[in-house]
Amino acid sequence: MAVERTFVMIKPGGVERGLVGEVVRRFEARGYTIKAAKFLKVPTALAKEHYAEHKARPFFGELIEGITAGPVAAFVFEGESVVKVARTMIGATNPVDAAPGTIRGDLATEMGENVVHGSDSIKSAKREIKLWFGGKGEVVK
Ligand code: D4T
Repeated sequence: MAVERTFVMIKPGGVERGLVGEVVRRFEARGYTIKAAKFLKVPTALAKEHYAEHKARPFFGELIEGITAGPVAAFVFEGESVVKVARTMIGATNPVDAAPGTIRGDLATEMGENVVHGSDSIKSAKREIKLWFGGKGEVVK
């Protein structure tokens, strides 16, 4: 158990639907605190770097198009075991499989419109915090 930091991003579809407040509310209500935040239209190069692990996948083009389609709201949240808990709160990648009570399970039905991204491991959190917010990507306090 440790106080960690993770990267959470409300994707363009979630921003367009006005769900930024709802997502942030859930994290704050759970007990996590905002350590960094920004609102931006994602440059294609940043999108490709963020999703580099998927670059050989057939859905890569759509993924990049989706994430650059409009502004995103990006956050660093901090708190106890936040990397794992955030993934649990977000729910399964395909919203059809996401449990009720999770963000995707309550707010989404389509893979390409799954509202939110959260780092999938401590290692990813460190990489993503560094990529989106600079610094050394410190995740464990
Ligand atoms: P992100 O990264 O968007 O938070 O989603 P996940 O962490 O839950 O899932 P992921 O990295 O495996 O997938 C990234 C992104 O690609 C889309 N996707 C994924 C897709 O369109 N088809 C697929 O088969 C997979 C695996 C959805 C999320």
